[in-house]
Amino acid sequence: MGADHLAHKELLWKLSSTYLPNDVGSLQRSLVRHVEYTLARRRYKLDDNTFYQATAHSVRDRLIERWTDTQQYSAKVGAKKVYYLSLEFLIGRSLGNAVSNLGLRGAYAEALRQIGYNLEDIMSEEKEPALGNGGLGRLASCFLDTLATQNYPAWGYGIRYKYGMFEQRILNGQQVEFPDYWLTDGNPWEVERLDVQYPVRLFGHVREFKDQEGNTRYAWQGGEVVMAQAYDTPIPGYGTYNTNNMRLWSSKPSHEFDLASFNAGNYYGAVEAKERCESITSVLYPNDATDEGKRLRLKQQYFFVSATLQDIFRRFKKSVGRTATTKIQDMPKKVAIQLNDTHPAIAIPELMRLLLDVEYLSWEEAWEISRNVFAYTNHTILPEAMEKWSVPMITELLPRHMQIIYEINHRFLLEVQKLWPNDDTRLSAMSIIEESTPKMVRMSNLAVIGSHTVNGVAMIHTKLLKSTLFPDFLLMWPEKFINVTNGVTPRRWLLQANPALSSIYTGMVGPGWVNDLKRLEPIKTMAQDALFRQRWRAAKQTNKNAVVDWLYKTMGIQVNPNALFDMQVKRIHEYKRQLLNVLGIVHRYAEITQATPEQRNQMVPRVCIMAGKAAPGYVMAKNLIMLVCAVSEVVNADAACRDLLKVIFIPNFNVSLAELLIPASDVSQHISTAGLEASGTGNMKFVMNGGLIVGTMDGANIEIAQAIGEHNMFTFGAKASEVAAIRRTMSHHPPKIDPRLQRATQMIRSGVFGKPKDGEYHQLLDAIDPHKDVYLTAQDFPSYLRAMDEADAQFQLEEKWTAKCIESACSMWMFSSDRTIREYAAKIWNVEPLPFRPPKHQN
Ligand code: GPV
Repeated sequence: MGADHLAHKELLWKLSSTYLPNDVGSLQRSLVRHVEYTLARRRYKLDDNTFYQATAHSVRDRLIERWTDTQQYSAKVGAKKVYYLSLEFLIGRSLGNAVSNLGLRGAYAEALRQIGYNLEDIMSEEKEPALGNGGLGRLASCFLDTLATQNYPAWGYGIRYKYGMFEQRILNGQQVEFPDYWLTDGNPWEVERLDVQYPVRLFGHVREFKDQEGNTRYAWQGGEVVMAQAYDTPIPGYGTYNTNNMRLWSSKPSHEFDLASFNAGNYYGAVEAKERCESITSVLYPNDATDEGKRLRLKQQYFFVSATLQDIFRRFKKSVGRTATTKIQDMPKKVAIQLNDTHPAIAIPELMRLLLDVEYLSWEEAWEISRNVFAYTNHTILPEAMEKWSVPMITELLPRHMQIIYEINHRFLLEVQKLWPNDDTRLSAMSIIEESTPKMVRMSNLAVIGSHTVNGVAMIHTKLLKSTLFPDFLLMWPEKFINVTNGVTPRRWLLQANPALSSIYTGMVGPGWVNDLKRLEPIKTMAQDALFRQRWRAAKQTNKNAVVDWLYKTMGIQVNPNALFDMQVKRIHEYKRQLLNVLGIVHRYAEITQATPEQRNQMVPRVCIMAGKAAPGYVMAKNLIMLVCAVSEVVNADAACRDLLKVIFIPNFNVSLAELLIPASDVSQHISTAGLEASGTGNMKFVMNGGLIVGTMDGANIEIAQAIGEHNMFTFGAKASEVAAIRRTMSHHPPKIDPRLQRATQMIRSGVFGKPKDGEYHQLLDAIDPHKDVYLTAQDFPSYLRAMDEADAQFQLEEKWTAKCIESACSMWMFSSDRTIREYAAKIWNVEPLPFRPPKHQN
């Protein structure tokens, strides 16, 4: 190395090694510089959107310095990394999260204020990326926030869909889907890595040959090659320099591909083929917990997995090169891959293919590595959600993977036969291949067999997972199955979403609660303090007023700010039983209209808010939305209800709306048929924000009740252990219908809320006929009403109610994703935090 070279290096280091200054004046100069030079705008007459862009770029500069330093540091140390593979990341808006995690919210607010802008207004200019459906995608994003905050070396990998979750509008009382092209204004939070591209093969054939040692080897050849282009987004931790990476892939045509097709003289055909390449990452499939089995979806999954594994492999091999002692067999010491449900499970045969066909390892060696790298999280036991791909489809699209899956299965079934000779029933239940026509590949069986650990997401869910979904696998590998109860990040769901409550917390215990939620526990005793309860109520009222203003401004609806705010906001699904909620509302409406003025005076005013998207092909879910809208129209127009009852369906529920609504709820509903909601995470967010739950003993509700005390939750309904027996008896001994349910359904059937021409309401109500009430809606109706009445009664006891809210909210530490991630790190990944401290900085 020459002296010149060293001098250059030193100068370069000097030029780049200081962190940007964060005083108000410097932030202002950075904002103006971005307006002028990044956005190429004049300095006067700027709208909020321009200033959003400039602010985002200014914040991004500050993220980037921490991000590159963190990445360089973890590469240097050679630490084990976690890779969270997910087809969905529901990140929500980034600006507020970034300034808050960087500790620069105050400074930016002041910098903007002095030049005539309001940070909150600027923040609401950001278009929310909706690259996920619901709970599963949002969980992935909470995890990324915690991983960075706790200084774990971890990357998220996913797809950069051009069209995210559709935009839901309500037209003529029905859901209509509109494309969500979220990139119209560009995306200042991502960096396109033109130097990070990988070829991904599809179709083609497998060639068999002998290697030098005479072993039979396989090569996958021909077919089409698509390119995967990396886009990186920095994920800042809260109160730390560590900034992790979320790498999303976008598909584009490869040059080889271009030339071949164009040379064939088929111009139109070639252009069409190019379009097909780009279509792979064009749209997020809008099915939540249901499997569509579409070919393009399998292409998406494989495309994503192939690019991701090439990338992980390249990074790992680079680190092997750095230390002479590490070899490919050490991959599990450096790499932990978490599969977010079975959506990325094709990664298992893909890693096997890389180890066998590219690295030339033996099957045994490859399998050992692969199994120690992967772990799988299951998020549902609903049969309609179990991913299955037809053997002919995989054979056509991924011929080599089909071979490998057969080989995995063959070797696995030999083991099963050794354990249980002549047990064909067990053999066919455990097989990766379902012997149907056509044959199907069960991705969940593949994921279980190919992972070292399988986890459920709440205690009851893990229990059911073991007993109903994988009982045979449990016998074979009892230690493989563990529970890791979900959690949510207090940064987005408290600190950002609820400044009013957050400042109370910080005033009481200092700012440390934000990454150590246990510190709120002592505040529980303050539930006995009348003055504190008053401050608590004031914070809740502030949040309710914000919703009141928003409803008036955006929907023109006026609501009573003192009413009980009741919310059910989540994907529309039969098992989540929004129908139970609507039937309860219709019952309440009937009660109000039949009440005397004196009785009305005794009633607790309610604002019932519902929101959520229905999968475009899910008829029952769409019918449900229709019914809610119709009920809302009639009830809200009825003078008898005035201040007593308002019913509102808020269109286009997303992360930003959740941040507005959740802090304002008095009661929220988590009322799935027991045993069917794996965990739920909205339930956690509502309670953390000082709301109470009306809920079934399902998913994480059970653990929440345990943590906050059962007296603080309005529980009802059949228990999971009772559901099967109830279903069995109902066909021959249908239960008597509750007269109040009878009246409510009668009102709906008779046209009080209109008569849609295709009998949509009849379809909904036929499904709760007591003979075949699959989701136990009629069954649970009476106890549901009892729970609702109890909530009404308690709500009137204002002081006692507030005490309940305080006690509950301050008992929620175990539902912080910080606790969740610590468990994953210790029980599954075996990784340690690696805090990065900058060598030199001037703030
Ligand atoms: I599988 N979940 C989801 O949002 N989408 C899916 O495709 C599947 C599961 C949800 C479950 O329904 C929730 O109960 C759970 O809280 C969430 O995943 C996160 O684990």
